[in-house]
Amino acid sequence: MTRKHYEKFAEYLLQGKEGEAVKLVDKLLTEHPRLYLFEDIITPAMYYIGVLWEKNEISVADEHLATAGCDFVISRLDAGVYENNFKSEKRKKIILLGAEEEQHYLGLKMVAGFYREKGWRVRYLGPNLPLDHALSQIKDWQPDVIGLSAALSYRLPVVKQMTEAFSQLSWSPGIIIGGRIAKKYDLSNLETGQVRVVKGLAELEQVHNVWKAGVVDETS
Ligand code: B12
Repeated sequence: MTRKHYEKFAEYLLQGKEGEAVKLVDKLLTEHPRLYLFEDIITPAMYYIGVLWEKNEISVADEHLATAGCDFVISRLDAGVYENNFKSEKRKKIILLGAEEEQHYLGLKMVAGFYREKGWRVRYLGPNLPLDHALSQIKDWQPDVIGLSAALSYRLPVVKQMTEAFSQLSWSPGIIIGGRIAKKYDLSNLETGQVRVVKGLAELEQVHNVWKAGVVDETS
């Protein structure tokens, strides 16, 4: 049943039928939380599109079309979860960025939506951020947590380098590493008391619940 939904969603994206994709998402939203849409529909649909692309069953242009449609659907899902729904300046802060040269960002964008919904203040810096630029923004805003995303195995050295640099920040922010790289490879050697490797949004929900204990009220 679920498999059919994500395949159907992928089909709509590949056919450029954004309206149909939106209708399907809206229908599913009446029965499921946003997290389900992110984790069990959109993500597997994009992975499925990756498989079709790898097998040459779709073209690069098809895959770009699907990516653009998917980006639109995620933005639409985010609409309504505005920062100013939550007034307190005491809210926790997270900065999200993609490792230098990394172009895959849809997952990171979902993480931004995830935290906005939780009432956090979010700075989503998108993909491909060089370390020095990331550091100047981070030092300026002093987030409680930094989220780093990467997809490709050859990003491992830069992920390690960025994680080490973030670990040395004076106020010891939490650091979460995610993305395809975290799902496919064992990054446990990067984990410390400060650094967590998170394989997906369901796991992020668990990590979040643990961190939430003892933390200021996020929504007041
Ligand atoms: C769309 C896409 C692209 C788009 C990306 C556009 C964009 N805006 O993101 C474009 C066209 C740019 C692209 C380019 C490339 N791609 Co590409 N791409 C894909 C595709 C089809 C989907 C990616 C995606 O959006 N997935 C859906 C998201 C939601 O999944 P996700 O990122 O894993 O996120 C989830 C979790 O990981 C988590 N998460 C993500 N980030 C974070 C961060 C934190 C902090 C946390 C907690 C969690 C978290 O949240 C999400 C929900 O659980 C994948 C297929 C796949 N299997 O992923 C190939 C894929 C990743 N790409 C691939 C390749 C080869 C490339 C290129 C090298 C192709 C080329 N020759 O140019 C380039 C590299 C570009 C670069 N410099 O980075 C390969 C990688 C294979 C490999 N061996 O590593 C794949 C697997 C396709 C394939 N089957 O061959 N790609």
